[in-house]
Amino acid sequence: MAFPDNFTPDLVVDSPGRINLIGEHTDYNLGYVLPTAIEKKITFKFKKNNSNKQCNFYSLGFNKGFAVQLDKIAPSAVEWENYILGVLNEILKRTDKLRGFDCTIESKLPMGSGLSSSAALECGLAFGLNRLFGLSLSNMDIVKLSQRAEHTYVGTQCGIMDQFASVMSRQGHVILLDCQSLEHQQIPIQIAPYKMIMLNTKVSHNLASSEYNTRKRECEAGVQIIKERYPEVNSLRDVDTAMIQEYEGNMDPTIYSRCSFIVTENQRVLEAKEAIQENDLKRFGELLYQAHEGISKDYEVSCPESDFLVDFTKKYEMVLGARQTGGGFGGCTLNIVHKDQADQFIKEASAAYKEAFNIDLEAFEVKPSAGTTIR
Ligand code: GAF
Repeated sequence: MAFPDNFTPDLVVDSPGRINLIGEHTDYNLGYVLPTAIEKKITFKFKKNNSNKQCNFYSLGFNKGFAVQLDKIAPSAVEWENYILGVLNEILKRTDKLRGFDCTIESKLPMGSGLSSSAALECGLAFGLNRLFGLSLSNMDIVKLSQRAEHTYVGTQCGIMDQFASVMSRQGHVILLDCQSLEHQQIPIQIAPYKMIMLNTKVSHNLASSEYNTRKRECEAGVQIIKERYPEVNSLRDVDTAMIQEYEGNMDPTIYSRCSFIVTENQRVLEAKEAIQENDLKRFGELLYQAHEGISKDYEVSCPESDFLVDFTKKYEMVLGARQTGGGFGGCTLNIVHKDQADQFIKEASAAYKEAFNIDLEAFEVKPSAGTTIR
């Protein structure tokens, strides 16, 4: 599809990726998460095209585009198009004010790296169209409709964390989000003299979507069992350590491991929030290591590449903690590394990873950044 060379946008929107400091797979279990947006982002340029229903999209990264009519929205066989089509479909359910537009998309967010390029794509589009056509959607509407788009058009039954972080983040803060009530607190975070270094494994095992939905079902199965004795339990959020321990040896071992990971992970999020508020980065780092252990052994959403990188950090005294971040099966690890050793650490991790997997590691620093913005 040809896109006009003289594209002068009416509106430019920056939509960031996110990291989750801790609290993995707790969102769809209605627990706690601690994410923030990062500087890496997707930029959208929008222009109304005076047609009633023709929408033209062009991805600068893929060098590919597609066109769609607003009265003919349906899922596509091309995966990335579904994030866009799903959002259009959700917006059309809520308003009849949408008209034709042209849109270019330029991503600086590595796909499949656990930094939630998908939420950035969904939320950036919804945010831009809201402004361009005066749709009167709140930020929370944008978060929810973007999550819904992923359920209906992409097929991942994701929680709300990624979309929430992409839209609601504030520079220099992490969000403590209660995924049940959706109440949240912006927590200022001071990482210096340490840095948050991401190591991108560059693997994204294609189990991710199917296993994600399986984990969700396993947690729901656990809730049904616990409910027989504790009828007040509606999600793993309502289960404490003593309760879950009663089921050790009295429940399918896989279901038990999944549930006990979620119960302890929720507690780690709350402890991590306190550690950050007290500037106790050592404690925060220990919690990251514990979280990774659970991700790998109990929830089984890690992979050899992520495990290798997390184990590798343990020989460095100036690394306080590390863990795989995001949905799992690859993507990035988050590492809390002293600034004086960051370059050396990256060099040695890259060499070791290359030798073990013959893959060139990608490393970059992240800083807590603002959510979706209009430029
Ligand atoms: C993915 C999902 F989209 C999130 O909702 C969350 O469950 C995460 O995996 C795991 O914590 O990013």
